[in-house]
Amino acid sequence: MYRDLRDFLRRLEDLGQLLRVAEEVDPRYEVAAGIRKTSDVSGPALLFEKIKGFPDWKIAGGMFATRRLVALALEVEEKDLLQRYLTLEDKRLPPVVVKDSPAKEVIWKGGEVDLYRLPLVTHAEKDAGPYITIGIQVGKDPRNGVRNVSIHRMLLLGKNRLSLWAPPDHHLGRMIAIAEEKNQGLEVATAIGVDPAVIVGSQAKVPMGVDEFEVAGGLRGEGVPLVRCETIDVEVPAGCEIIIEGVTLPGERVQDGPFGEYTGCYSTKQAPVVEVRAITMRRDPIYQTGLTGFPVTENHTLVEYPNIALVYREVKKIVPEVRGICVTPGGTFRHHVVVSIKKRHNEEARNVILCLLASGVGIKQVIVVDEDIDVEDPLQVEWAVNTRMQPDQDVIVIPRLACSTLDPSVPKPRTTAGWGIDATMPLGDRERFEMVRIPGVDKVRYL
Ligand SMILES: Cc1cc2nc3c(=O)[nH]c(=O)nc-3n(C[C@H](O)[C@H](O)[C@H](O)COP(=O)(O)O)c2cc1C
Ligand SMILES: [Mn+2]
Repeated sequence: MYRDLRDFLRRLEDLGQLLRVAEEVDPRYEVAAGIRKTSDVSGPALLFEKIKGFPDWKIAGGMFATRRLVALALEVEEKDLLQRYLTLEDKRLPPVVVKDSPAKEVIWKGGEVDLYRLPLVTHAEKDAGPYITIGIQVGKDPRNGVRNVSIHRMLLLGKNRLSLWAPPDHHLGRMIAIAEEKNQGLEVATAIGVDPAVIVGSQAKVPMGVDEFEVAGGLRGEGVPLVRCETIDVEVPAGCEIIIEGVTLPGERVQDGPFGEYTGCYSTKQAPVVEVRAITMRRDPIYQTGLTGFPVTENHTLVEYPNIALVYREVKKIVPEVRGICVTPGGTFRHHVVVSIKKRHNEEARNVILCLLASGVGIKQVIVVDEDIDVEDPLQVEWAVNTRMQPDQDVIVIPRLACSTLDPSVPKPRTTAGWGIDATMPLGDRERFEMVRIPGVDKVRYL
């Protein structure tokens, strides 16, 4: 279990999974360029120690650039990620409120608040400006006070103003809408630089009404210590680096974008606005940024297992013998799912396709293969599609489904068509489809 971000950084450094960058970097593009490169070469995580214009700050980036880093964040073996994640996601340990927090060493309130003194990072070429990309947003449902924990991009708008792109198909966005129905703002805290289990836990696909801090507690094996904010009735991880306390302005919207999103394309939205009431932080704070953009970035690796877990739970309801699940990199770890099953009824794959397309999380393409196909190997999957599938019989297309997506090809916001390919062999007639194998390949020693 990691106490905080610093604890995680120490562990990564011990394992050779952290690189300290001593040369000066500009928060405009140069930090993101480093994270882009480390994401493309499979790590390590980066700690930038000299930031142009911000001599007192360090920036951590690419903390989840690879699956290996996500596994280290959860302290599990990479090969056990699915099984361990499934068990831990169900565990649920409530957070504990504590009195003290190093993130209260410096307190700016009211007129002292100045977001320009934080080294916010500009990532992609055409981004509208500096964005907070991996802050943990905490808000409470105005109806019952239940907490929600998630991550939403925030564009720097002024000394005490940020956008908050939380659409109503996400829980925080829904809470903002519920508050606005009474012409009220929603108190939202943003904690930056938190223990990595909290970041992974924030991505769990749990229903509204479940406090993701409880999921994070299960993931880390102990309840997350929380501390109260100074000016709003919200709690955040006590071990964090920086806390931004704010309230949304009811009914107010601002252009948020362009921003280089997880789809690999730019997105421009109308987003709610947060007025910042206080900023508190450590005396020697580490700012954390996360890269989003063309896959693979940490915005992809962080959703991989939460999404696989959701798919696994759904498919299990129909086909008990699920063998493998891959949310593909080209599908941005969200829109294309490959599932292998041991089917016992000829049409089972069709039910799998329909149930995943109906799940509402943005799955657009489903390929179902037999248990002998390695879902992580695109060659084998394409081979199955081309030798076990006839398009006129085995493709299902469903028009107009509600979904959560930034896919630029959709005809209307949050609406997509979906399609599925049943690339499984028919039962009882499998000889024709058998994969040719040569005996003894594993015994060849001269290669
Ligand atoms: C690095 C990163 C950035 C994200 N940015 C956004 C964002 O700007 N807007 C958004 O709605 N979701 C964003 N997400 C996804 C949500 O945080 C995620 O779907 C979360 O589970 C939503 O929580 P909820 O289920 O409580 O609504 C981001 C995820 C990651 C990992
Ligand atoms: Mn939620």
